[in-house]
Amino acid sequence: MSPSLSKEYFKGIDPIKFEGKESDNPLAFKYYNPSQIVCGKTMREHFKFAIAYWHTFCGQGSDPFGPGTQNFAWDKASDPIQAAKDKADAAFEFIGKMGFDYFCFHDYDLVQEAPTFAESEKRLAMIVDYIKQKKEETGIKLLWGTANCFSNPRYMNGASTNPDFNVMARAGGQIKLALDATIALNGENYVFWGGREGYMSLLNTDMGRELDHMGRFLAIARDYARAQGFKGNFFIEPKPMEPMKHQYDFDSATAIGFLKEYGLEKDFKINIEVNHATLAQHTMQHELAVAAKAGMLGSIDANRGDYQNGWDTDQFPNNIQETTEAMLVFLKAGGLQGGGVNFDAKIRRNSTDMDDVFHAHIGGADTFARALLTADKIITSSSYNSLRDHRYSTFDSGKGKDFEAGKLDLNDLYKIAMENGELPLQSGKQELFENIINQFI
Ligand code: XLS
Ligand code: NI
Ligand code: NI
Repeated sequence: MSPSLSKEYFKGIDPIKFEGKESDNPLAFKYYNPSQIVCGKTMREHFKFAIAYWHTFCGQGSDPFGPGTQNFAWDKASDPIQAAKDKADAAFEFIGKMGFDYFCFHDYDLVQEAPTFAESEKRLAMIVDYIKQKKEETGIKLLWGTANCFSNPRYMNGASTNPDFNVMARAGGQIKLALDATIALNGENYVFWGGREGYMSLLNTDMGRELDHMGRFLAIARDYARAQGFKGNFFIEPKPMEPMKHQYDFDSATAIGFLKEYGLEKDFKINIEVNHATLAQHTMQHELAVAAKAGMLGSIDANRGDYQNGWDTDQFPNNIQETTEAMLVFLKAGGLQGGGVNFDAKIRRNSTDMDDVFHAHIGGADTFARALLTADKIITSSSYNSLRDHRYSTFDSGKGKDFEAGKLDLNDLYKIAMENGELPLQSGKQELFENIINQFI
């Protein structure tokens, strides 16, 4: 069946349009206006919203206590290739109706892994051809690809950090194919999320050796992709725990240190996920700021956790205040380097109507759009920037400036301290800063 003749899965739902905040239409954007220019770029360019294939077209709401509830109409064919094509049809229909430009995938989201590696390679090649056609027809693009090197039991002790060389080699083979698929689909980036790269117990783990293996593994993966002509970014997606007790890519700071230690910092940047930040006991804005400081703010996986239980619940973003604070960092950093905003989020298990997944993505996009508009206003028409700059103004001239220029030593500071005597307190004005954020929301 040619893609253009494919059946309609989301019947009765028209393409989602921007109608503005006065609209009562639940199936319309209230704030996300793709063509609206904010701070020199359209919203569409700022965000590059992407759909996560795994949550939206594969995960049907199963949890450790029960099976899925969502019963996808495209998940009926017994032939894996037909099932994969049906899923691709549904995916491209959905992304098109949302008006988004991008998707992201793991290799075996696209098509079910086969009993043998050789057969898996064939299946991937077939579905990649099919998706290539769908991309051409629709103009929808691939933000990033990745490999699922964590679900199959063979990876229970890790992939590139597995103590068994042969399992590590298998992960290498799989990632070669995932890179090939990403390149064939013109992927703009490639993601490494640490999956099971970490440990359950340090007692049976040689951490130093595992980290060296991971460093070497990422280097040869990069070298392979570059040799195939891949020009995009590689991203590390930090997460502190889950599935392992301790994940090696704990947070942005850890991942950046790792990349620098293994000489990977030129090709790799960071993909920051909100719920992973909160699992690491950080805010999202903290993680963004750490990556931006290193010049490595690559991409965002948008979602949110649950404040009461702290789990990786991957709920859709809806917290305007937090997202506004994140957008302040985002705008200050000049946006993302190569990446976009991927909704790595799933609807709840009891959200079982066909329109629920539309409401979820509409809400997520509107949250980011509203936060971007607010952050832009805060920067351009409040005292926020000048208040913050003022706190550092003693470094703008005189001895403070000399210090920043590397002209002072510790003896100089000693002399200045002696001359100054006791100093007046300088307020941090946190409550005023907080009020400014709320005023513009
Ligand atoms: C899991 C991760 C995963 C990555 C891609 O927690 O968020 O979905 O984004 O492997
Ligand atoms: Ni996650
Ligand atoms: Ni993610």
